[in-house]
Amino acid sequence: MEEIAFTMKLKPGVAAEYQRRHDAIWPELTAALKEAGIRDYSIYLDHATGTLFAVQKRLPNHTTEALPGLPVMQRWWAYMADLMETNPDNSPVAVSLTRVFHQD
Ligand code: RM4
Repeated sequence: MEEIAFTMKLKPGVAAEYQRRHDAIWPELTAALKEAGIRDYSIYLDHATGTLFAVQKRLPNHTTEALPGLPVMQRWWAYMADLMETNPDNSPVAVSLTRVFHQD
C-alpha cells in the first residue's frame, strides 16, 4: 500500500465549520473514497496558517484519478468551496508533499 500526503488551504475563521462538515461526512462520499482504494485517510489542520495536511494510504490498484469525475465528489467539492481555496472546478487547491522521513 502506498502512502501519499498533500496540503490544502482553509479560508480564515472557518475551522469549526470545516470540522462540523467533516464530522458529518456523507456516507456516499465515504463509500466512494473507499471504493477508489483510499484507506487510513486523515486530514490535520495547522490553525496558525489554515494549512490542511492530508495523509492517506492507497491500494496498488486504486482509482483515485477517477474521483474528480464522480458526481458525489463534485457535489462535495461544491459544498466545501466556501471554506477552502479552490480551483475553478471547486476542487481544493492541493500541493503534493514529498516524504522525507519514515519509520515503521
Ligand atoms: C476535504 C477535501 C478533499 C476530500 C475530503 C474528504 O475537505 O474536499 O478533497 O477528499 O474533504
